[in-house]
Amino acid sequence: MIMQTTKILTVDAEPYAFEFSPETCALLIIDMQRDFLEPGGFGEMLGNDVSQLRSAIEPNRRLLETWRSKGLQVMHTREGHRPDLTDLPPAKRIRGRGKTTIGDPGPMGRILVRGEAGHDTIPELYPLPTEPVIDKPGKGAFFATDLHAILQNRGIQQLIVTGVTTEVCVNTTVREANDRGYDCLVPSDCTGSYFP
Ligand code: C5J
Repeated sequence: MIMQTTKILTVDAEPYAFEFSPETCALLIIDMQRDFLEPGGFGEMLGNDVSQLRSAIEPNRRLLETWRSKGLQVMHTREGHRPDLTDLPPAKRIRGRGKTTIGDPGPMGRILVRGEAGHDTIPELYPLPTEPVIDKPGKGAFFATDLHAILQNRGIQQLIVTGVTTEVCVNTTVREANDRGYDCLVPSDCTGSYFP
């Protein structure tokens, strides 16, 4: 149930305050997946300390709880590939230059492959059945997905973008969103990076 209100809220932000109308502003949570936040997944395979991302969980949980309690719109994304890897560009497959790569078996199933345990959202932020989950093969959430259509169909004009990682999928998605006319806010405590 979408809250019926014309209220405009303001958040102190840089480079200027973010003014938004809650009913046309969706919370878009990027790639809070076990493969990025838990040991044994894609993040660790690339040589990263996955504990660096975990400080973003609790702020996301609180924001998600607030958004849900007001009946506002929430969407989640997951980065990953088809089990047959036909949507995995060869350059991405070898990018980490590690022994194991996307599609190889790991402790949470095949790395970054849809349907595997590691590909799924962490339990703390698990999507409700009513919240769209966008499965994306790339870094940006608009590339090769139906996210734009879903946002348009739901009348969304602004986005609060959170998740991981700050400088990769969050950054890419915000730029893609800006190019499509969405006004975005990134709450810094709700994002995380392997490179603080
Ligand atoms: C990366 C992401 N870093 N979700 N993905 O490969 O930022």
